[in-house]
Parts: sequence; structure tokens; C-alpha cells
Amino acid sequence: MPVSGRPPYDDGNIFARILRGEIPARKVHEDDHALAFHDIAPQAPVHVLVIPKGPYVSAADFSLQADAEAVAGFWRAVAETARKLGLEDAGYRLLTNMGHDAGQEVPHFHVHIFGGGPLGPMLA
Ligand code: DGP
Repeated sequence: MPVSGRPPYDDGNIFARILRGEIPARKVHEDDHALAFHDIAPQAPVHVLVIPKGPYVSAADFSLQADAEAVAGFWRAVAETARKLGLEDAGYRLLTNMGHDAGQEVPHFHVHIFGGGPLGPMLA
């Protein structure tokens, strides 16, 4: 564990590899702060992931460690991605899993965008 208590970032994780262009992804949006791409196993008619370009393990890591410009840029990219997907009028759901109990599979902070039809009360 680093002195700061910050969780270690594994730069071999699958989203780091997508950011480096080592494996392909169906991109929806990219800017200086974020990359958005379709989930490989969609759980809704539209299921897209948005990730920051910096090395942050989780939502908490990102919120506590990233500078204000990166945080604002990331959330603007989420909104811009939803706009590009045509989800603004009908609405959509944002979700982030954090850590073991939430079932976070990939240790690079990501926000799921679900939409494209009625979603029901919750997605597991
Ligand atoms: P989470 O459980 O919140 O960590 O969600 C991780 C998501 O990442 C899950 O919905 C499946 C998706 N995923 C895993 N590997 C890949 C991949 O190689 N490409 C893409 N596009 N999505 C992936």
C-alpha cells in the first residue's frame, strides 16, 4: 500500500489497454479527458462505458485524486456521450460499481450509461 493510502493502479487492466489502443473498442466519444465505448456484454439496448484517461481505480479514487479540470471534463464527456447516443430526451441511467461488494470487475474507474428503452427499477 502506498504511503498516501491510495489504492495501487494496475496499468495492465483491460480499460488501460483500450486507452493505449492495444485492444479494440467501439468508440462513441473521445476527448482530452475521457473515452466512451460500447460495453462488450450489453445489459440494456444501449450500454456504454465512459472512462477517464487518467489512472484512477474507482469513483472514490477519481473524486479524491483527480484535479477539478479532470473531474469536470469527465462529467461533461458523460453528458456529451449520452447526447451523441440520442438518449437525452428519453432519459438514461448512470451507474458505477466500486470495489468487491459492488462487483467491480475492471479496476479502472468507469461509469455505465444504460438507455435505449424502459430500464425497470434497477439493473443488477
Ligand atoms: P464493472 O462490473 O462495473 O467493473 O463493469 C465492467 C464492464 O466492462 C462489464 O459490463 C463488461 C465490460 N467489459 C469487460 N471487458 C471488456 C472489454 O474488453 N471490452 C469492452 N468494450 N467492455 C468490456
